[in-house]
Amino acid sequence: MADNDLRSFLAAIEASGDLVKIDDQIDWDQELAGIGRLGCERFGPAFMFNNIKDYEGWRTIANPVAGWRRYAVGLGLPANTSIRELYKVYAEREVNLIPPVIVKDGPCKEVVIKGENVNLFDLPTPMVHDGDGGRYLGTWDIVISKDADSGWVNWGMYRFMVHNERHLTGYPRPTSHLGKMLLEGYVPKKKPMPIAIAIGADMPSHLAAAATFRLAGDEALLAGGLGQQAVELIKCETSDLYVPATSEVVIEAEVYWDAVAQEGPYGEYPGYRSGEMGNAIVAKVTAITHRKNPILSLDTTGFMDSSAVTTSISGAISIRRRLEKHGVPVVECYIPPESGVHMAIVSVRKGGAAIAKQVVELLTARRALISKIIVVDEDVDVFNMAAVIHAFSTKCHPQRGTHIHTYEGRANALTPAYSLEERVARRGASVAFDCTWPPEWPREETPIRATLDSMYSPEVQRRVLSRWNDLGL
Ligand SMILES: Cc1cc2nc3c(=O)[nH]c(=O)nc-3n(C[C@H](O)[C@H](O)[C@H](O)COP(=O)(O)O)c2cc1C
Ligand SMILES: [Mn+2]
Repeated sequence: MADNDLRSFLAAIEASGDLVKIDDQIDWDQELAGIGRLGCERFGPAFMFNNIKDYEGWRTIANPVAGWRRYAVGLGLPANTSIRELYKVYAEREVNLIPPVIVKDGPCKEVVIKGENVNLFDLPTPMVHDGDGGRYLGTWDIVISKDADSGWVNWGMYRFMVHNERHLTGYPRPTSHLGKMLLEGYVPKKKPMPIAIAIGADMPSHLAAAATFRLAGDEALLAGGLGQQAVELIKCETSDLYVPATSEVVIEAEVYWDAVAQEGPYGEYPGYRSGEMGNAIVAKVTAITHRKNPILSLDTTGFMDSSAVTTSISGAISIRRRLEKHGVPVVECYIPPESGVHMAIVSVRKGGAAIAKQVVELLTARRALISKIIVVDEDVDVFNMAAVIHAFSTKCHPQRGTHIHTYEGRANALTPAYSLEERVARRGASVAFDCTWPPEWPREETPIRATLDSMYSPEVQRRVLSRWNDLGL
């Protein structure tokens, strides 16, 4: 049996001091999520709620991987692994895929509830924020679906709201793979689309579902690569989809091809509630299966939630690969999770206006989730915010260094800076701040940075560093 399930992950973050267990009774209505929310805002631990009002026998883990320490443990690394090292490990594992294995029996089938016996209100689904359209069940989930024509299976992480006892409504973006599978596959065929929502699976499987991954890529293989261990998959009760066998809870459902229902609003990952309740996909639950003494996993969405580190690392690595492919002399790319995944810092071997323009155009060509791009020379460490702020403040020409690119139909509808009208039209803009020295400047006119590594002779640098060591600093 797989030893990398949610429970082994919880034991590991408890051992590293990154999990707090709460045995006092906590209300599922805002109080539980409020504690988790403050935990994110104060860069605190994950919380395990062992005693939820009205829901004896159920437990909830809030914010499994909000913050780099828990993210590192999720990859099986020490909690104090540096961000640079995490990026390196992720990029290596992402291209070393390991296929899943199919099993006949698994913990997620310990309790099976089908058809008329399903009642979503039997689950301790939290009211996450005041003002949300309802109680959100899918926040840290894996949503599995199959392409109607090719049979390609996609995993994604998408929010789902409890609509009534048997129905969920959800908000996969139209650009998401789930949204496309429904609109381009099942709707024209007039067929309902089976989905499975796995909650509380092993961490690599969740990281794979949330990742920016290639089209027609199979996230079950990515999960195996990230965890360096094949994921065990088991068949659903009411469809031919397969889910991670150690999942705490599995919701099997069918998305209507011919109906919509109300969903949202929801306090979202940029750190704001924006938008109103609106029409969304609606799914009828056909079965719920779960482990004994089950643990619901929850992301208290907002500033520094579990999506911040998760989507920023896979997004930044995919940006670096994309820029490389198009000939940009990129060295590194970092997306600070504190930016709500709205800012990318890109270092280049050779900068200048043409490169900055090329970068902003490439990063907005398909989907435009990033709206601020800081381009720096390669001697600036993209992971060091002090160095980035220094370069931005001193090297970016307020006029010549600002490259704005506008677009319509593909802007990020959740970017808080956009007006309602812009969001509806998906009209937006992204800006590249060129914080590099213009390549056309003669060498003698280019300022020299007054740091030890730039302004001192190699001989003096060597002596200083050796003295530094001797002083035990
Ligand atoms: C906690 C969390 C919640 C998310 N919720 C949504 C959502 O409701 N809708 C959506 O389109 N993307 C959402 N995302 C982003 C997608 O999971 C991400 O874009 C992923 O790559 C989607 O997979 P896909 O490329 O197969 O569509 C969420 C991500 C995280 C980490
Ligand atoms: Mn996907």
